[in-house]
Amino acid sequence: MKAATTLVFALVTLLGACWASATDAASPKAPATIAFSSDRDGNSEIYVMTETGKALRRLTKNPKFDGFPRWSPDGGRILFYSQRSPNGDLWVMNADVSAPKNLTRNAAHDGDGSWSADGRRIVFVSDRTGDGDVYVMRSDGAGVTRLTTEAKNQHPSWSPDGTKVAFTSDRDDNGEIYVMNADGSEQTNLSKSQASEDWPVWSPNGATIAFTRSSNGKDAVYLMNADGSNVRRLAAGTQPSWTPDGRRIAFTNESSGRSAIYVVGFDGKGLKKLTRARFTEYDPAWSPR
Ligand SMILES: [Ca+2]
Ligand SMILES: [Ca+2]
Ligand SMILES: [Ca+2]
Repeated sequence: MKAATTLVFALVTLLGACWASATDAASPKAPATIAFSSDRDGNSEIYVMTETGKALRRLTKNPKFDGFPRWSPDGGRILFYSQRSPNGDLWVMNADVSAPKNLTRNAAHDGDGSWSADGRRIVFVSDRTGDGDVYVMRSDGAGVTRLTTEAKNQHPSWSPDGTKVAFTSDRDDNGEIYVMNADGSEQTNLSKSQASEDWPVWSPNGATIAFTRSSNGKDAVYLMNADGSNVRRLAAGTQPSWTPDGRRIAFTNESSGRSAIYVVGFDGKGLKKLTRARFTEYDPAWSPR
């Protein structure tokens, strides 16, 4: 009798597990188009929503700061910055919020992550050497290597072909967009301007870099060719993120007093506000698929 009960229990458990996984696989979830950060629940958390603001879901739930989400190239994981560990670290979680993991686990400040196109490596910024420097690690957090040594550097962005990393540096007094080979060699100033540049992001085809230029206290999103030529202004705002087809760019704009998320065409047309003004919402990351 006892053996039979155990067998029935095991069968029910097995069937339950099968049913649960079949349900997960089959449940029609709305596509999570945009990940972003918001204070709408009292402290900074990461959310996803569709482009029309539907299917809003909160991914993190922690009284400390969580923000700056970055989708893995296959859309299965999200890299983010959190202060749930005292000095700020880069974390990764599955897009369904499971398996959160602290990748950096260092007493210094660590943040500003960007995936390689194959999802196997991550460039990031750490203060562990004093100033902010760009480092690279495997996507499991191992194999950390320093790539920059000079001045303060931030916001690295890995090129889609994997060969280069764009980043911001203040080694020339004001912020400039630099590009280097993925091993840290040949660090070159692309922007060379008196204004302050920041937030470089490669277009999906690698031909263009979106970035922010600040002058007279005003931020605007600009585009330039990947060699630094053909600089043109796109819209007032900061923190650009390309759509997967490279035709539009989401960004943050603070002109209404609170930051909100907008999208605009690559040609500067079709400006649209995606979030409402009641909350501070920023740093959009468009899903790769
Ligand atoms: Ca939080
Ligand atoms: Ca840290
Ligand atoms: Ca500059």
